[in-house]
Formats: sequence, C-alpha cells, structure tokens
Amino acid sequence: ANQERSFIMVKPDGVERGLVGEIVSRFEKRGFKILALQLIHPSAELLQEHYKDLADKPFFPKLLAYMQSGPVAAFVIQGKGAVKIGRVMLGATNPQDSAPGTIRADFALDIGKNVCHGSDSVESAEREVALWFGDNIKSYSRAVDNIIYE
Ligand code: YYY
Ligand code: MG
Repeated sequence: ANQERSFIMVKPDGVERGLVGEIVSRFEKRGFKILALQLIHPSAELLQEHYKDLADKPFFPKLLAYMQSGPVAAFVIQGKGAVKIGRVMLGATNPQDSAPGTIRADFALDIGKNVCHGSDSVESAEREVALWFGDNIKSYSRAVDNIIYE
C-alpha cells in the first residue's frame, strides 16, 4: 500500500529560475518519498516519446523547443495518491487558471512556461518513470512513514 508513483519534472524555466529545491521540497514536506532525482538534458527523441500523445497539437514544436532549452530536473515521488495529489499540487495546465498555492499559480503566468510536469494517470506515470529512469529504481523504507500514514 502507499506505493503509487508519479513522475514529476521541473522544466527548463524552473531550473533556470532556481526553483528545483522549492518544488522538490513541497513534495517532500507533503510526505512523499523521493525515489529518483536527476538533472537531465533531454534529447528530442526522449521528449517526442514523453509527449507522444500531443504530437498532432499546434503547440508541439514550440513545446519541444522549450523543453530542450536547458536541463530539466526529473524525479519520482512515491506515496498514497501520488498521481492525483501530484497534479493538484502542480495546478491547472494554464497558470492563469491555477488555484492559489499550487506550483504553477505561485511561480508561473504563461501556459507555455508553466515550470513543471506531472503524470496525469497511474498508467502514464509508470510509462514515464520507465522512460526517464529505466526499471532499476529501488524503493526504501523510512521510519517516518509510520508517522505520516495511519
Ligand atoms: O499535463 P499538462 O502539462 O498539465 O498539460 P498537457 O495537456 O499534457 O500539455 C503538455 C504541455 O504542453 C503543458 O504543460 C504546456 C504545453 N501546452 C501549451 O504550450 N499550449 C497548450 N495550449 C497546451 C499545452
Ligand atoms: Mg500532460
């Protein structure tokens, strides 16, 4: 139980603006376990696979260029409700619509520079974790889990 995983990524604008620590910290403080954490210069091929469902969208070329404009900070969170809570903590895709207190509302203004990514379903989370980190991620036990979970 409580093993659900989600793939979270600070996009190049977030890395450039020094928001990696802040964003990772929010997930740590919420109680999620950090399973993997890496600064990555993503290739076009990796991004095309990551965003393959959006390949036909008019904004796709712009999205790929933006995502290759600098390194991203990719990480995996594990815990109860990781996917759904991860999305809630990110906020709506368009920061103009994001609820106060979410990462996108607190740090972004434009949809094309929305600072962060989070998996949108358990299935896409497993796909994205495997795509970015392979299959050799190990979990680990934390004493604090006995305090976080009932
Ligand atoms: O999952 P999420 O990131 O919230 O949105 P997606 O619909 O998967 O789109 C991925 C990414 O594409 C989004 O974070 C910003 C960008 N984008 C855009 O630039 N313009 C749009 N109209 C829609 C999405
Ligand atoms: Mg998405």
